[in-house]
Amino acid sequence: MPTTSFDKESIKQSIIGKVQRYSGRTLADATDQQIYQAVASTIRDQIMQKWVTAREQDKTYMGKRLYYLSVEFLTGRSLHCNAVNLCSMENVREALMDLGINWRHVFREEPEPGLGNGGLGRLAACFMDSLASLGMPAMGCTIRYEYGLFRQRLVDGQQVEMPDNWLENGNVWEVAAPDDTMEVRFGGHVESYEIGGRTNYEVRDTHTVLAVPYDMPIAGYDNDTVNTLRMWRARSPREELNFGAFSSGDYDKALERDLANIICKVLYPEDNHAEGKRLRLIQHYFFTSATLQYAVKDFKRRFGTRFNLLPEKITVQINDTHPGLAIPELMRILMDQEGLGWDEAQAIVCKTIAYTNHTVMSEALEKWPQQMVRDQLPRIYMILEEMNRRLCDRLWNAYPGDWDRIAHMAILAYDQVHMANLCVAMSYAVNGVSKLHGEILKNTTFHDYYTLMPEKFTYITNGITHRRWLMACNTHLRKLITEAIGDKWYKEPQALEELLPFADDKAFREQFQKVKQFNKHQFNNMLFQRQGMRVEEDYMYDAQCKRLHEYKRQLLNALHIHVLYNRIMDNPNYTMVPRVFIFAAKASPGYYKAKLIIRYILALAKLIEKSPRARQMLRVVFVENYDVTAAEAIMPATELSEQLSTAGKEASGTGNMKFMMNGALTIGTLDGANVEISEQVGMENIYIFGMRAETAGALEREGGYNPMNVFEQNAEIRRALMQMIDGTLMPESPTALQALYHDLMFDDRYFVMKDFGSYSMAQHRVNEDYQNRDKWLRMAVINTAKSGVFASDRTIREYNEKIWHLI
Ligand code: 26V
Repeated sequence: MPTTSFDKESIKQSIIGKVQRYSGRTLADATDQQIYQAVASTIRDQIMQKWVTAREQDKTYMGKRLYYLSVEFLTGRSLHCNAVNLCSMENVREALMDLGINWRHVFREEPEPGLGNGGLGRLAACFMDSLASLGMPAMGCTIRYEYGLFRQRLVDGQQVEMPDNWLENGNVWEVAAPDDTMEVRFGGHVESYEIGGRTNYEVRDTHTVLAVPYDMPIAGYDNDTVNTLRMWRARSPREELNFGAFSSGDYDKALERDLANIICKVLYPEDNHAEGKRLRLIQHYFFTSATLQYAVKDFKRRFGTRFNLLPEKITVQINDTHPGLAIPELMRILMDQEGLGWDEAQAIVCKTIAYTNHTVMSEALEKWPQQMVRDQLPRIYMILEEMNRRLCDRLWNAYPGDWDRIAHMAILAYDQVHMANLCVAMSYAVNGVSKLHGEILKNTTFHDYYTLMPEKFTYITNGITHRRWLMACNTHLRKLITEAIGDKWYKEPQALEELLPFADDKAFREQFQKVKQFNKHQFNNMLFQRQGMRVEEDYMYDAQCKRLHEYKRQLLNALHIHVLYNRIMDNPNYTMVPRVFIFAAKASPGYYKAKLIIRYILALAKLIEKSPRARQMLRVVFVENYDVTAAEAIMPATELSEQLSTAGKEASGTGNMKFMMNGALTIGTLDGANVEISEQVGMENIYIFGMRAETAGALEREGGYNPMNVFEQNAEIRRALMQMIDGTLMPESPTALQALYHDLMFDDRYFVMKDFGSYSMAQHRVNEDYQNRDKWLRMAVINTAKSGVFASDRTIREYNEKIWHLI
């Protein structure tokens, strides 16, 4: 066993002592929350020992460091995974058992930090785990939001949003680092002055905000690495002085404090939709500027002012364009604070910053009104202007006279700042997140740039940490696998492939099935605890869990369930394998259609509940408030994973990988990483349906198709669509779903109707195959066995080889 773990007895003593000291109680009197605090801080003590050593070593480290900037890190709870990474989980469990405490009850007291919307934020969290586990020196940098993503409740068949006050009981895992406080400035005006023939710039009359870091340790698995997730919190520089500024009439000072109080208040809940909101721009600049100032300060501590070394010693990965202001900010620091000239500074910046794109949805590509950037960040705006001027000169040489193309590629055009163009033009690497997505970036989204600078472009397929998404969340499967092939796969997840021969081993398959059954039971426990509901445990579990978005096509799934319902109700002889359809999804509060889709699903669930006959074959559950914790219960219990995005739209998907790793089969389009999943498992072990990306892309460019043909030719669809608006689904508000009906009939831009037939046929195959238990389980085992390449350890190694060159 590993060297790092506390033994069971020390853990017990620590818990008893801490409950006494922190809460003044005996264990018997302590609440679960108090016990949680004691257990968590016991594990934290263990991490701290390592963290201290790691930081000591850091001081003399002369190698390269990664700064991973992301506006979101969706970490999920820490206790369980930290215990796993410290190889203490068994000891903790046994210690708690000895003390007569149910570990599950204690662990669920931990609030989940909801500091992300979905895939992009969760990916950042998986990367932190892999970086530490592979011993790579990295710091994650983000905003310490006071309120995370809203908590979702379902009331009267609709989504209702509630604030997520995740810091209510404090955060055991963070430590403030006030020594590294930075100043971030907003507004003001730029003044220039000449010194020794050089023009210098200074911004006057700014609003200053302090950025105070709160650090969260990220412990690697069974090693000595402890990296840091640095969350910046805004404070007013004049907290006390400013008191009562309003009443004294000093409004500028009051504004300064207000700004500080509001910057980190809340995470914006939009996913795949960019809105040019001023506060968001301020948030992005706030954490980006603080991070780069800190990075340069740390660089100078190590290497003085030898800035030519910077690209060798620092690499900055920007997770989508949100931290893209890192580019002009690093220019500003190097020129205005360190005295470098433009050419020198730009040469350094362009070798230091790398950009990952996460979406090709045009509404998600970030653009800021030029005036807004000029007002809030005048010096940054000046730098962008000069950068744009030089870029356009270069583009003019490459494409003389081709104004349309140049405008399309420019940083500043049509009164907007185009963040993606800034990032592509000025970074040393641009990557997509799956093979298909990488191709689309080259051939479509950034085609003009690809032609000009093809060497920058690459793709690195996403991954998930198998420590959280298999070892921690599916303990029984971890044990079963380890009994079969040993524990090499903990550190080398691709060794999961050694499981392949066991797909043909009947006894193993039966064990695999038993684990699934147990997980279905655990899922029900969670469902009951969260929303007082249980579902049959002998039905097939089919799940679609992801943000609600039209392109992800939860509507396709719902429409198919609706059709099944009609078949059952119309034909007394109709039978199918009984299924529980699990949905879990949050919709952006302002996304009307997404919210309507939730209403449709909930209305369907209700309709089915009313019919005893339908319930014998169908159940629909909508898991409230989908978060990492819910995912950790859903993934292990699922048998069929729904990955239905319109081909070409889902950059990668990572939920698809989590389901697969836990032995679910996929029904999906050839989109994002589904393509690679199908290559891994082979077409005979996956249910692929629907239009290919090329076809869908071409059809979209042609302006779409006429869904009326499908409506006219398919009586089942016709019937379901009519029921959407005739009161069958929502007797109390029969017209509520009108907009969904309308779009399916007249504006089906995500090709739901077009792919329905093919989807329905694939579902038919699923239904047949599931009845052949041996066949199904064999496929399931193959899926787990082939999931090793989707571990984020592989992804991070690839980033390191292709882009970062850290170790
Ligand atoms: C975009 C935007 C647009 C502007 C403002 C706010 C905001 C917030 C989040 C996003 C992210 C959209 C991009 C995103 O989450 N992409 C997802 O990234 C996953 C990780 O690479 C990938 O698996 C998913 O396919 C992709 O949708």
